[in-house]
Amino acid sequence: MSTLTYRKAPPGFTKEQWEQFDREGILVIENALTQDEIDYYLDAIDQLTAADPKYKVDKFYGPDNVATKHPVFTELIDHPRHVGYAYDIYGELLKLHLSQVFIRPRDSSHNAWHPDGARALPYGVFSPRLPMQIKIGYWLTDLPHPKMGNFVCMPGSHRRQYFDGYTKHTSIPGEKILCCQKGTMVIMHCGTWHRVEPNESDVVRKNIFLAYCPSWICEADRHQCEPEWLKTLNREQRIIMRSYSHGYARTKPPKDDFPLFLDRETGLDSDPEIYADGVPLHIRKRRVAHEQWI
Ligand SMILES: O=C(O)CCC(=O)C(=O)O
Repeated sequence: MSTLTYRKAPPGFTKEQWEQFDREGILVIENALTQDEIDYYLDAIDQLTAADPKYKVDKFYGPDNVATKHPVFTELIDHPRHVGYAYDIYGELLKLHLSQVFIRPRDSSHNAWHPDGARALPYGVFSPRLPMQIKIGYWLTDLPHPKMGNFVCMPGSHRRQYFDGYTKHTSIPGEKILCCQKGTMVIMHCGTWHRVEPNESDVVRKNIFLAYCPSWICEADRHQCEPEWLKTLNREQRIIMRSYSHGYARTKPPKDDFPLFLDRETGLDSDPEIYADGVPLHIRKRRVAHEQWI
């Protein structure tokens, strides 16, 4: 194998970050973006809205599959600022579940309490601890107070499949209203119950969401991507989009899609001393980071 063509997995959770994420279902990382990076993403959002006749300045705007719609969002598929966190959970079967831009002006629609993911039989029934989806949120506008269209969650609620506030907007004791500075990055276990505050301010909330999941969970905002667009991606981006024509490939991806990343510590494409020689890479289990902490 030539290791030259493969990248080491970018940094992900520290042990302390994992413990907080596991306990609360949410991790807030301030100053993740520089002002230049914030401007870069805001500029791309402006280009997206300018090109979309459906965009209305005073209405909620939430296009999905934005990774395929603008090169700046394409870069986010495997961005080293966050992809290592997702890789720490989903390892070699990492997939982009969805990519969204949200614009929330004053008095536009806002969400009631809900978890993300399956409803009638939630993922938590099968996976009481580990998320089957995680969401990365990038906040591009300062939201210093409540009632600014803030994201609100109930820390620790990722273990619960029932929640008193379900379908209501009401404030619930213990909730965390995310009052944050632009440039903040959030990593959320998608089983965490959340809602959105009304926006009673003149600040137009703008943010980007990217969700990741294992390749065998159905993608949320596409099934396949345009072949011509796929050719513009780097190898890791193409793999993470998992644009397979056969359903079972989501469970058993083709051998060329391995390794997605090399181990960030050892630089190896597999865990040493586990399998006998001759077991092909694409059917070897590899340890994911959280296995050392759980
Ligand atoms: O806009 C937000 O802060 C949260 C959106 C939301 O509830 C969701 O995407 O599930």
